[in-house]
Parts: sequence; structure tokens; C-alpha cells
Amino acid sequence: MTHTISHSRRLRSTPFTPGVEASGVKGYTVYNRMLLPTVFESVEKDYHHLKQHVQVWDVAVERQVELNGPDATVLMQMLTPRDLSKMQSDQCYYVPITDNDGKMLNDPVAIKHSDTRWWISIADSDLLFWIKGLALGKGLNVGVFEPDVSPLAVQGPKADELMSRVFGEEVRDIRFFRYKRLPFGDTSFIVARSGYSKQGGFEIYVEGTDNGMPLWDALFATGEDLNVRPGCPNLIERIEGGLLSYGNDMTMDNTPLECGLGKFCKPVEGNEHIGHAAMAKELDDGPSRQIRAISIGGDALIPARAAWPLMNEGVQVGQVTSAAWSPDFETNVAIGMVDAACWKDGIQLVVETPQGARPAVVREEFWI
Ligand code: THG
Repeated sequence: MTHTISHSRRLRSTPFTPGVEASGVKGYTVYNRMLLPTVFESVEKDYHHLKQHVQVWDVAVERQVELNGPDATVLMQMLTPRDLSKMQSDQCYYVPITDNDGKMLNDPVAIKHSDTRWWISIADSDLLFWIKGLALGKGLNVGVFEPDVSPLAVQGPKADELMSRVFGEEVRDIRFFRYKRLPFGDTSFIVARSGYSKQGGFEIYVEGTDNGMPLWDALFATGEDLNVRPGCPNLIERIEGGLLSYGNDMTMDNTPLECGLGKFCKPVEGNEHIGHAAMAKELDDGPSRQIRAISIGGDALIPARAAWPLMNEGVQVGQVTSAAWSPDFETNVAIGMVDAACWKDGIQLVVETPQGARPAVVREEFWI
């Protein structure tokens, strides 16, 4: 089955699209109405390369929602159950975002510039609309808009070496989920130690579309001996690492606790979070289902295009939402939502895939 993707203005390109296409991208998905590469060589070859070398990823689809004004921090705390009171102006936090029913609207990274300025680096849902509505409805003094900012990720074991050549030795001192503003040419970018892989690396928040390709070219020009290649979030590696995908592994039907994000849901002093009351009972009782790592037997599975029912003795007890063959672990690795009765480590279930029924084992931990 092959398809092409039909281009138009609605399906946004990124500042790095010329570089991505010149290097022979083989597949795209759509994320925040923008192009997100999914394959360069093959998902498996990209996976091995990511774990051994260094890749540059066009993740401009991680659009920013800027909160700017006196009430920016008040608004930010309304959005999330994570306590932001100790957060410093050089930090990034992974934050569940919920509605007033305590249901997941998005799982972005929040970047704090100051008490009056934040970026929210969103996953695939129209969070801008929710935040604009909330600011208006609550009468807050804050601007809410999408700035011209496009993240470029540098991921893999050689990321520190490549980044230090372009941004200086200072990058090595950036701690996990912290950032520094570092010069590039006659401008400067926020550089954070973060990214959607478990191989380590950085994300550069490129301000100004015109600055995109010069940075892309600089990274490839200086990294030739490091075997730098273009890459993208890798399906296999992100399942092995338990990195969740909004719209796949969780939706607006789920709560943060169901997503295993309970550690980010300590009650906030003052109860500013808009979902606080709705979440109270579940915070006391615990969730009735939760995301789990699942290994699936048999040969390589094709990617899931719908949730696959997870069965125990003929009764549905959950669903598998992402799956891929792992060359390193020599099994199909998967992420699923499992009812409390069946989420015990080692429990044997059956998953109904388009390739037939397969044995599935629930695991306590992800693979990496
Ligand atoms: N980086 C940035 N923006 C993003 C993503 C990103 N927006 C979209 C999407 N990814 C949001 N989802 C995630 C999911 C997981 C993580 C980050 C964003 C992540 N998790 C780590 C983990 O689970 O190991 C660390 C979480 C923590 O402990 O704080 O990094 O990737 N800019």
C-alpha cells in the first residue's frame, strides 16, 4: 500500500522542510496541521543509527503557544495539575494539561522565560483555542498566540559532541530539562537538554523561519565525521522508552493518572488548576486503568492504525495503542491501557491484532 500526501497551504511546511526533502525523507505524518517526517532510510535503520550516532530532527510540529503578560503564570497554573511554584526561569517541565473534567487535552513541555512569559511546546491537539478561551473567559491580562518558533532536535549518543561544535562547550553543562540561550551567527536560540528519545540530546528553539536552514546546514557541515543524519521521532525507540503519544496512547477520554502521570499531579496550593476538583477522587482512590508496557509474541507487527482489543479469557480488559518490532529486544514492544484487575507484572493476555490473536505480557517497566 503506497500513498502520496497532497500538499496545500493548510498542511504547513516547516523552516527545515527544504533540508528534510533534499535528504530524501520517505514518509510524513501530520501533526498540528504540519509535516512531521516519520522515515528516512527505514524505521529500523533509523532506529539503529539513532542509538549509535547523532540525528537532527525537524520537530517544528512541536508548535509553541506563548503566554505573555502579567497573568501568564496564573494562566499557566490553571492549565496543569503540576505544581509550578518552584519552577525557575531556565527550566522546562513536562506538564499534563487537563480540562475542567480533569481529562487530558495535551501533554506538552512548558518553557518558563519569566513570570510574565511562557512557551507551551504542544503535542498534537489545538491547545491554542482552549487557552485563548480560558484567558478570555477568566478575564486575564495575558496575550496568547503562536510565535514563529520551530524546535529542531539533536538526539543520540554523539549529540553533546555535535552541539558543542556549533554552540560551544557550554552546551555540555546544560542539565536535563534546563536551557541556556546561546549565540548562533548574529542571533541566539534557547537550547534545552530534552527531546523525544531516550538516547539523550538537545532541542533548539529556532526563532525566525529564516534562521532554520542556516542552523540545519551548520549542524550537517560540522558533523560529517560523527555520521550525523536527518532523523525523526522513532516509533520503535519511543515505545521502548515509554514516551507517550497524545492521540495514540491517550486522548481526551483519559486522565493524567491513567496515563501514569500521577507524579506530576500533586495538589497545587490555592487549587488554581482548572481540573483540581474533578481530579480529587481519583487522586485519593487511584486510577481504574493505566498505561503499561506490553510485549507481544509472534513475528513483526505492522503499526497500529486503531486500538487493538486486549483480552483476558474472552473479556476485554484494555487496548494496545502503539506497537512495533524491536530488533534489540527481539519482541514486539507495545504501549497499552490496561484495567486495574489485569495490570500486574507478568500477567498473560491476548491481543487481537489485524495479523491475528497474539499472546501479550504486561510488564512493570518499559524497556529503556
Ligand atoms: N519536546 C518538546 N515539545 C514536545 C515534545 C518534546 N511537544 C510534543 C510532545 N513532545 C509532547 N510529549 C512529550 C512526551 C514525553 C516527553 C516530552 C514531551 C519527555 N518525557 C521524559 C520521559 O518520560 O522520560 C521526561 C519526563 C520528565 O521526567 O520530566 O521528555 O519531546 N519541546
